[in-house]
Amino acid sequence: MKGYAIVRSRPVMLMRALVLMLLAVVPGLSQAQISPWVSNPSTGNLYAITTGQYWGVDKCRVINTPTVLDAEALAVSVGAHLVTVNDAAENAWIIATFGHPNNGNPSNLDENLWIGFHDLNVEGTFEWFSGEPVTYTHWASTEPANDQCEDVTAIDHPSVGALGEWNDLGARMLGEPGPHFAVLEMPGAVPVAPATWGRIKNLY
Ligand SMILES: [Ca+2]
Ligand SMILES: [Ca+2]
Ligand SMILES: [Ca+2]
Repeated sequence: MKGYAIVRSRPVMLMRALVLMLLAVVPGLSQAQISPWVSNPSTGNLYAITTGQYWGVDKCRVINTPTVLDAEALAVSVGAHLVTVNDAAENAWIIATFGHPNNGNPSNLDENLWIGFHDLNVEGTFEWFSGEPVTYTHWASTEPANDQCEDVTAIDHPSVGALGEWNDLGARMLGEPGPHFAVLEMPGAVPVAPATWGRIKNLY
């Protein structure tokens, strides 16, 4: 178990215990909508991916549901948020863990991955759903374009830049690929058997 004995603060442990108790009481309510949690030793946090897909949304309209806002609500219901990408290492880890290689090619993913970065409140001012400060961005060179209104962000698969670069997306239907899976991040870490890692990418 070397490498998994991560010390947690008491409030985080209590929060996790409460979440796990709730999930045990209401099996399948939220847990069925996300993958098993995976720990990232570098950040000490837990991550999961939604088992369902979510559409883009923006300040201008809602066209298809469920949207990224529903994914964030799901995350909050289990004590998490859509993932906050704090640095390049975390960005790369998310792709390596949750990216679904296109025809086995890890440099070209089948799908975008929603992250928790948005400018739904103030156009052009991106913020994290988690409330964490913005310390890192990885936009593709032509993004964020806010093309016809785009206020939520995905790690691109890629369509507009290199693998791992970000693209703002919106609710518009024409020319907008979607829906997409969303990545969740929860503070704190618990032991996760390495065998779990191999199952994550087979969930979708
Ligand atoms: Ca993070
Ligand atoms: Ca925007
Ligand atoms: Ca865009």
